[in-house]
Amino acid sequence: MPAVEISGKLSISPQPSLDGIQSLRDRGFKTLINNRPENEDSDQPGTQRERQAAQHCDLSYVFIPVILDSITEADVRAFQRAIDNSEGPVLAHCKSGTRSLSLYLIGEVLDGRMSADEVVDFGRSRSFDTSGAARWLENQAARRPQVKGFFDKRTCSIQYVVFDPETRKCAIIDPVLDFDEKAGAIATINADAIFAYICNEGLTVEWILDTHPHADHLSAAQYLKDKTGARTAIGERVVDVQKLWKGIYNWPELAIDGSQWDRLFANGETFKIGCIDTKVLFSPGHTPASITYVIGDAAFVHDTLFMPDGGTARADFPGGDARDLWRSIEKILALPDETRIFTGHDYQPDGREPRWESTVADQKTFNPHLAGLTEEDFVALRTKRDKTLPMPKLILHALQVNIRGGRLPEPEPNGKRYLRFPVDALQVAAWA
Ligand SMILES: N[C@@H](CCC(=O)N[C@@H](CS)C(=O)NCC(=O)O)C(=O)O
Ligand SMILES: [Fe+2]
Repeated sequence: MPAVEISGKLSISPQPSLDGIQSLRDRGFKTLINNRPENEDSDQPGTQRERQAAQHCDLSYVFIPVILDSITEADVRAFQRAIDNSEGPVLAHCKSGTRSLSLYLIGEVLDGRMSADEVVDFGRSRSFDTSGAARWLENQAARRPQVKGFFDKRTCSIQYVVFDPETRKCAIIDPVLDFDEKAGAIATINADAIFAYICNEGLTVEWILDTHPHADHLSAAQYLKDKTGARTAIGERVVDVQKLWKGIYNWPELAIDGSQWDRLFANGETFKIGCIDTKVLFSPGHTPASITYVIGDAAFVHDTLFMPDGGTARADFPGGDARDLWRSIEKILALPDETRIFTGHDYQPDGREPRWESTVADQKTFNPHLAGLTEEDFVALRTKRDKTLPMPKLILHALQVNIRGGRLPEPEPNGKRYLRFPVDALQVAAWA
């Protein structure tokens, strides 16, 4: 199979056969990147068989499936990471090689090593039509707001910095405070990376926004407020969640009026990030307090929709409701088809690299929890699936911090902070 050398470390090719993959090591390659989604063609070997063939001859294998029209920056960065992390030459393929080359070229332009004007000629000189990559770069430059996602590997959460390119004012959404439950240790690796990005980009933080009180990780809202002085906010129904968990933790001193945040948003409330209009949509179901932030053409939908291949969020936490979730999703899908959808988690189906950006149109077409389903179908599917899911490992650690806006418990007289756990409160342990 012909491989075209693109840079010192990267070559691209059309779809290789399984025998072709077996010969790659002899040809000096160390890593194989597959950029084809599953089931594109009936004669494609498929990720699993490719992975096996690659592993058989000691090649690293990375799965970054993309469709030309819906490449995201996360794909580009994953592609760059796979090349950087490889010790030797890398072969990337899709069906023809065009998508692999497009990912490379977009990365080169984003990082300032190539100008957007050179993209089409670069492709043509190697017999590829890379006008799709040029179009992607044009669209990207025209986008408002600009969005940077930060993936946290431990919890599969995505944290965002959303900024108005004109005023360089920004909001941070759903920042994670690192917590290792085995050591009881706290760290601020994620939040510090966000802060460093903000400083490097010269952004001013106006808001630290949470979409809901998270059950799987601690919020870094308070840490980042202390660092930036920005205001914190969440949906006003957080008071219902506080009330619920006040009972579960048997915690008389807990204030349940939302006073732990600078602002509580009502449904439909609007505000600005820089000059960009932002609207709050209540989107309960995963939790009763969940909200979506619609910022310009971008909707931060937290745990309602995941990427289309990841389905939807669970609805079985205290106060959760599958029917509410369906109705919230309907409201989100009533946004214009081209609305960018940014999800709160990505659990990397089929071991693919993390992704977090889709569109309303992608969701309607490709999300198997939605396409062709009625409300009743969804409620049945969601309820059945939720019965199989163990509680998040940090649910009891996280809620007591997150219903206080990301504040750790106050130190005791010895200067140490202690978390508190109810016994048998949730009654849904997975013993098997
Ligand atoms: N294994 C994870 C599970 C986290 C989890 O339950 N995530 C929620 C969002 S907070 C969800 O909707 N999960 C859907 C799923 O796992 O299918 C953990 O222990 O933290
Ligand atoms: Fe969640």
